Order: sequence, then structure tokens, then C-alpha cells
Amino acid sequence: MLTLWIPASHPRRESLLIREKLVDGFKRGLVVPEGLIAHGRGECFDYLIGESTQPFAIRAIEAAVAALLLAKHPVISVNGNTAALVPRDIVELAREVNAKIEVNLFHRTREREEAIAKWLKEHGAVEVLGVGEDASATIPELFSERRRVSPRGILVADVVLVPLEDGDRTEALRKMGKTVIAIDLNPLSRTARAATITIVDNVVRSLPLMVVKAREMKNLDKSRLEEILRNYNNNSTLQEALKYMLSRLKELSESKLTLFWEEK
Ligand code: PTJ
Repeated sequence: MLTLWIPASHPRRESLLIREKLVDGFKRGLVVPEGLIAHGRGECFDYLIGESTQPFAIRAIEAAVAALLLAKHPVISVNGNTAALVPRDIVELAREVNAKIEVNLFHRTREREEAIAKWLKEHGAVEVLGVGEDASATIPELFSERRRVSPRGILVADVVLVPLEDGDRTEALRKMGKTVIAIDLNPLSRTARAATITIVDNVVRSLPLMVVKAREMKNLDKSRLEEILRNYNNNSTLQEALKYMLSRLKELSESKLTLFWEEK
């Protein structure tokens, strides 16, 4: 339950509410302290893109949804932050694209795996992989706890969605021949650069949008979905994200920034 009361008129209300969700997730044992630090880094990049979903992210979302709809074994990988921020959207997206949901943690403990699985089930998930003995398979060349995966999930997946990730696993999954979709506000992170498709946007906006797009795109022909995927270029997406940040900063640096009229 969120405990902080924020007036409806507060100019930073949305942002404060997102923070509160993470703090609440931390108290529930879903989020690790490192997750709170990661969120702060994300917030900074969100400022730079104007805290709104930009066209380069929408194009990446469409390509990502096309990849998920075309996949034979799509999997949504869930960590603490994602579970705390968008539990219902994870479940809905999995339903729309027929994907499995798997818990995969960098700071893995049995208690967290179970708490996250329980939380997702409370939000409608029927099955959550990657808990306890189910995470019995290993991703080669990966030494973090993220190497432990389900033989029915990430191990056999052809497409894996990894919201808020650290770079090593993305690279390892790519080396295994999988399509990796990352959601990362930092276009310069190793994850963003190693993924097949990178959605440079806040997970709180992009996952709900993926659900909407999945509902729309489900009815498209396979050939149209393949075309969307073929026309997508991740290097261009990352370049566009950086160019957007640059132009926004340039514009802001040439405008009046002080809030009071008497300040020059
Ligand atoms: O729950 P666990 O144990 O699996 O741990 C999860 C964290 C997030 C702690 C772990 O994956 C981690 O340490 O990640 P990093 O290396 O800090 O990377 C997180 C990335 O996500 C950074 O590039 C942030 O900019 C980005 N990020 C943070 N919040 C958001 C975000 N991207 C999209 N939406 C956000 N809300």
C-alpha cells in the first residue's frame, strides 16, 4: 500500500508516485536497494527525453510487439523493479502475445523469487517460471545469478523481453541466438547497445503501450509483422534517442529557465 500522500496539484506528482511504488516494492521484499539506485539513474535520463514516449520509442515498441507476436517461445523476464512498477501490464502483455513470465534476478534469493511470483499471481498471472528448482538450467558464459533460468522459459525462448537489465545477460542471450528486447532509459547502457530492439523509454509508459499495440497488431498478417521487423534498425533508434536528448538540451539551454520574473 502506498503511504505517501501527494496533492493532486503537485507538479512532480507522477514522478513521486512512481518512486513510492518502488519504495513500497522495497518494503514488500520485491525490490533491492540497488534497484532504487537504478531508478534514480533512469529518472535522470527520463528528464532528458521530456518524461514522455518519443517517436523512436514508439517505432521500437512496434518492432518489439511484432517480434513477440511472431515468436514461437516468447518470454517476459521479470526483475524486482519491473514487478513493483508494472505487475498488471506484464500479465496483460504476456496474455496478448502468448508469452511465458519468468522471474530472473541479479540479486537472487529464494525469498525474492517467491515474493515476486506471488505478487505477479495476485495481479493475474497463472504461471510464473524461474522460481526455486525451476531455474535449473544455465546460460553459458554468464557468471551472475542471472545465469539461472527455467528450461521451459528463457532457455528455450526465441524472443526475450528484458525490461531494466544489466548488460551481461543481454550479450549472453544474443550469443545464444535469441532476439532480445530491452527497455532502458539509458541509450548508452551496455544492455541498450547489445539488445536486438531497445525501447528507450520508461517502463511505466512503454509496457502499457506494448499491451495496446499488441491488441492492435494481433490482427495483422504475418508478412506485415515480418516487414515491420525487417525495417527496424536498432542503431538508428539509439542515435535518434541521443540526437533527441541533444536537441532538447540545446533548446532548453537557449530558453529562460528561472521560474521568477525578476531573475535574469
Ligand atoms: O531485481 P534484480 O535483483 O534483478 O535487480 C534489478 C536491478 C535494476 C537492480 C539490476 O538489474 C541493475 O543493477 O540494473 P542496472 O545495471 O542498474 O541497470 C538498470 C538500467 O535501467 C539503467 O540503465 C537505468 O537507466 C534503467 N532504468 C531505471 N529505471 C528505469 C529504467 N529504464 C526504464 N524504465 C525505468 N523505470
